[in-house]
Amino acid sequence: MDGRLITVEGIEGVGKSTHLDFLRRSLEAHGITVTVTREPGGTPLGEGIRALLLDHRHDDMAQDAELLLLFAARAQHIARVIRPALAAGHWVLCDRFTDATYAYQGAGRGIEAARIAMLEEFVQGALRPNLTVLLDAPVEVGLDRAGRRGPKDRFERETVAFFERVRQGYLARARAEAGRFRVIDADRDLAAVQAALARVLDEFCRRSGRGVGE
Ligand code: Z5A
Repeated sequence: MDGRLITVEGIEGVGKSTHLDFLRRSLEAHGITVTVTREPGGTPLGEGIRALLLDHRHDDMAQDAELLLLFAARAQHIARVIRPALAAGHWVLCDRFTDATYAYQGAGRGIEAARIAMLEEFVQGALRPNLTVLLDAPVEVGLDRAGRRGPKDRFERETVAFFERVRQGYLARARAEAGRFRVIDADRDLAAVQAALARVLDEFCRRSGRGVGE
């Protein structure tokens, strides 16, 4: 049985972390063994890189340094967690992956997509997500939800205009790769979002021959 890579994306505060456990349980109900992980992070080295990336004291971090740190963490994550889990037949559920790089570093910071694609090819080879769930909500909704937490990290200090570019970057990728993406309106209550997530997962599991009772 071969594994699958499912990624969850969206601007901050849309509910990625909130829904991860629900997604894991839904997959397990289909008899699937799930590895849950996140980016940047997912390994001890990657979590160290994550701390550097989020630390607001590094507010002079050069764009290319940020981009390379993200892909360094991703290289470790793929080698030590994602590929071994997929090889063992697990389904990997990842909170953010390379679409976040296209959205944040590409659309948000203005780095050319072709340069990101070069690193994607170098670090990932042919590895791409099988399914990407994009939780979408207006920027002010996400920022308002996230703003109720503690002190802001380096990304959370960005402007509303930055997050608007990120959101539009995600939506453009979803339009360009409609077969892989499922866009879910996250500007609804938790139960409504989870009902939509359950439908997306059921459909994907059936397509993968893992429908309930199969
Ligand atoms: N980053 C990057 O730039 N490039 C990359 O390639 C990658 C990442 C991989 C850290 O990621 C930063 O890394 C990220 C982009 C950058 N920075 N930003 N922005 P992260 O995923 O760890 O950080 P995050 O997006 O900031 O996570 P987050 O703010 O925790 O967002 P979330 O996981 O989507 O939200 P949540 O924690 O699940 O929910 C936020 C609150 O809203 C919480 O209190 C929930 O209870 C509440 N919530 C959630 N859904 C609802 C609904 N439907 N109704 C009401 N309340 C809700």
